[in-house]
Amino acid sequence: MVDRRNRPTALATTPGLPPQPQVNFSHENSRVTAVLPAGESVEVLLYGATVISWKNRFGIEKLWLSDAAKLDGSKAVRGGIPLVFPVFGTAPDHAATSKLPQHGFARNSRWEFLGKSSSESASPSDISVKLDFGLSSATLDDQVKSLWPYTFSIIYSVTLTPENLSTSIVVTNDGNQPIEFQTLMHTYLRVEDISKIQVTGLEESDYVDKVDAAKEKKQSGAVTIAGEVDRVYSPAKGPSSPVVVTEDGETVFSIVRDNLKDVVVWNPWTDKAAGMGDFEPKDGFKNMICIEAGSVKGWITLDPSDAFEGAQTISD
Ligand code: TA6
Repeated sequence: MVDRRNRPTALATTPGLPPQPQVNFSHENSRVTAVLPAGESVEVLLYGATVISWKNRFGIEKLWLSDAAKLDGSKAVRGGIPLVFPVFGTAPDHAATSKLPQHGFARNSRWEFLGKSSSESASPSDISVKLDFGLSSATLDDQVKSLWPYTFSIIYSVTLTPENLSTSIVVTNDGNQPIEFQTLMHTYLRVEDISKIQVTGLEESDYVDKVDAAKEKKQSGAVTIAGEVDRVYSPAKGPSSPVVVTEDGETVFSIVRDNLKDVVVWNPWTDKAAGMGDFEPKDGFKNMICIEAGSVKGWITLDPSDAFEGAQTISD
């Protein structure tokens, strides 16, 4: 918990230095916002370390956030970039995580703000800022700890540059027994019109179709959305090969990954949107697509003292 004594102030401006990123807390220290000199911004809720806003220098919002999203810590945020850990979905057959809620506990835990760092650059176009957040077995809610009694620490970093937004996770096993986990960045991208969207970069990739009895299929051509889509892809190309979202043929997002081998594509469409109380407006599915970088097929095994690192970079 960042108390007022240690509350970071806005980065001081030193005479002669070009304008620096501004980092400020708000909403009773429950949110931290970083703004670059040219105007790009990112806002993170300490609850879940959930990115709830990413705007370009013109103030255009790049992420979709439900009008009914709970931002008071009462439940996981519907929109932005919720963090999935240590389980994707639910895993009733996996003893270690079978008692955990859907998508695990990271997205509905209170994280600590660990600090900020910015690039040392004279050129405004090179200025970036990194915000670090922490969650560990020492800070985890006791009730959750009783369901998942492992000794661990996570550093989750959000990095904003004039060109992109990156999120990265480092999980360390601080205990004396192996930890099995899954992790995913559940990114809700904002689009103008889902009917004009194509997702490329997943051609010839195997995927599990969760809206067709979890059948194993292979992607042919671009992904288009004309109904509920819920697919777990194993991209045929490597993580550094971008998954690209185009709208009317124009690239609107490009996502590359580091050590996150899977990509989930999700759009709830009409019925699922209607069934989620915190999904508003109900036709909001027309303005969002989830492209989720993760490692969710099978389990990552972390031996004592080992660390896992995974990251995504979203360019707009
Ligand atoms: O990532 C897709 C998915 O697993 C869908 O199956 C759907 O459940 C979505 O996540 C949202 O899950 P949530 O627990 O946030 O309602």
